[in-house]
Amino acid sequence: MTRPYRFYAAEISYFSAKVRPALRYKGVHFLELLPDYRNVILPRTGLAFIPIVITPEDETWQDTSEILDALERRVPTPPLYPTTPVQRLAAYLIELYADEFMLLPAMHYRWSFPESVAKARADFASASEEPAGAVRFAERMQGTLPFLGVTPATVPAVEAHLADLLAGLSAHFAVHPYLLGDRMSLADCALMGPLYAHLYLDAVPGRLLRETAPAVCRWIERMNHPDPEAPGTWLADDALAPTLPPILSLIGGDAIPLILDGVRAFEAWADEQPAGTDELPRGVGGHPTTLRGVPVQRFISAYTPWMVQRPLAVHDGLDAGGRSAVDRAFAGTGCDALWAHVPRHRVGKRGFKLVLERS
Ligand SMILES: N[C@@H](CCC(=O)N[C@@H](CS)C(=O)NCC(=O)O)C(=O)O
Repeated sequence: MTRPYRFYAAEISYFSAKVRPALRYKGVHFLELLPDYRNVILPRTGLAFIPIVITPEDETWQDTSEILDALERRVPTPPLYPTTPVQRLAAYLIELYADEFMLLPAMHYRWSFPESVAKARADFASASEEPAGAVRFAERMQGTLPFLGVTPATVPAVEAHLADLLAGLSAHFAVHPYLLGDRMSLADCALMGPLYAHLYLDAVPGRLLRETAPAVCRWIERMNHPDPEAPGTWLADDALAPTLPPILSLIGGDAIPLILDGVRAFEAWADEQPAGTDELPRGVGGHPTTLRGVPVQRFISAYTPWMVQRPLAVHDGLDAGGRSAVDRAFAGTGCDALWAHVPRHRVGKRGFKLVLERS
């Protein structure tokens, strides 16, 4: 028997929830282990992030986008990445939205309500060999709310966004088991981060989901228990279900403007950096944006531009036919503002660290 993949993860970790369904769906032999920062994660990556994957050949994979890319290359069947233009771009767009924007409702519903906070702290402590350290970590996470843009002024917009998303997903999952049809994709995996690890498992939003969005709860359970041999395909002819454009409009209306404001602020910062700056800190200051007309002040993430490059690379790789199919499919959703954006700077990686790549 081959050695198993080793998946260092946690049940209530956002990004662990993105990778777990993929490992199960691909049918790979893996062990899920509690995070060992001191002996495994820090020495191998230099970062205190979960999840990481160690392959049977002892390679280390870090960053869920790169983990899923690498897994797809190693184990192409069953596939998670559509190869047709519209569905492929939709999958990368939803990944960007899930990873970057959905942090707002996910972090709000975990850290703004005493009942959620108490459960999350206890969950962190149970999964850690150092309960006191886990509580300090929980306090640090709670402290990030204002930097993400979650404040008393923005909470109504954040909650309204989630209510609209749950309504859109409920309508979609009433007809289709997964976002792109009858099989899961990168898009479903990414949405599991906020929807399973935070909103389904946390105390206050867990009730909200069970009371208002049972079809979303069933999708969560389906995602966590996939059958690699189940038949099923994405919709034929690169189609999107008629229930998907309302969700894309929610992404294009609320998330893309906020994400692009962050990217522009990063670029303005990068313009001013002296030659020789390359390794990037996590945050490079603050910037103003809006959510549903409400002013928001957020930290400028150096990671967001790296994530934005992924759907942009898919769009750049399309031929003329692919572009016109994409134009038709996303017309009126607001998502096209993303691929209209031409970055002035590239963010790359050296090892696991983000670097500013000078052209
Ligand atoms: N972009 C990374 C993000 C990983 C991440 O933020 N993981 C969280 C847990 S879900 C974490 O370890 N956070 C620690 C911290 O923010 O210091 C990925 O996709 O893997």
